[in-house]
Amino acid sequence: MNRAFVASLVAASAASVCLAATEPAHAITLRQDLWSTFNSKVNVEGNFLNDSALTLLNPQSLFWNGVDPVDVFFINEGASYRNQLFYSANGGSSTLIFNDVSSTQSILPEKDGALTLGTGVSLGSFSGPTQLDFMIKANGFKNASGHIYGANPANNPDRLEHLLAFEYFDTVEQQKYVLLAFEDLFGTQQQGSDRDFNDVVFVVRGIQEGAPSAVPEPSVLLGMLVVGGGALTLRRRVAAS
Ligand SMILES: [Ca+2]
Ligand SMILES: [Ca+2]
Repeated sequence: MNRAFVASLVAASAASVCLAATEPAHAITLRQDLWSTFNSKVNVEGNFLNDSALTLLNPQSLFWNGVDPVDVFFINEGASYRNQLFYSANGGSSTLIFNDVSSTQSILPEKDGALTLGTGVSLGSFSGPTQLDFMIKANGFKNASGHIYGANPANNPDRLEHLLAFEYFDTVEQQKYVLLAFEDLFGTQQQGSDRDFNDVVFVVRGIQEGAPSAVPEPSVLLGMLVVGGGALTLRRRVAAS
């Protein structure tokens, strides 16, 4: 092989590595009208997220529904912090979902914001009954030792609630969504927090409050996916429009 050819091969592989690093593995997009519905709940900075049209859920009892892939979509953020979002399954190690919850289009935009409103990633399916926890590292993109806030107040550094969960039923696709909203500031309002719970806002499809009554074994699930593949593809197409 001559040197020029080797150099072009190296350049080509570097380009593909670069592409892989910037393109999320399973980038997905929420239906525009659904994003607008969720966004309308959180579009004023400093307003506590509260809506009687949504059912409040216990964020410490969120489970994979046993059927659908778990899809996470970014809705908005009103934070000057550059927060990171993680999840863990059945109390296991935490896995990064969004490395930098910021956007050029969000309530408090950043010129170099990383995310597009309404887009997300699929976490895929799990095996057997699976409890899912979501947590943020406050300003974790900038500060590796930022506070971690999760669903259980007893484990938070200020012992306060930092995550609200609401259920929403989409009548178009007959699908449940869970809207999750984090507060990223330490302490009470007296201690300087605004407690507005709009600092990392996202929705998750494929989860529910409480464990499903029966979760199919992986082999049964595989058969269901093969049989239901057509419907799944159609739903994906609608979701992406
Ligand atoms: Ca805020
Ligand atoms: Ca806040």
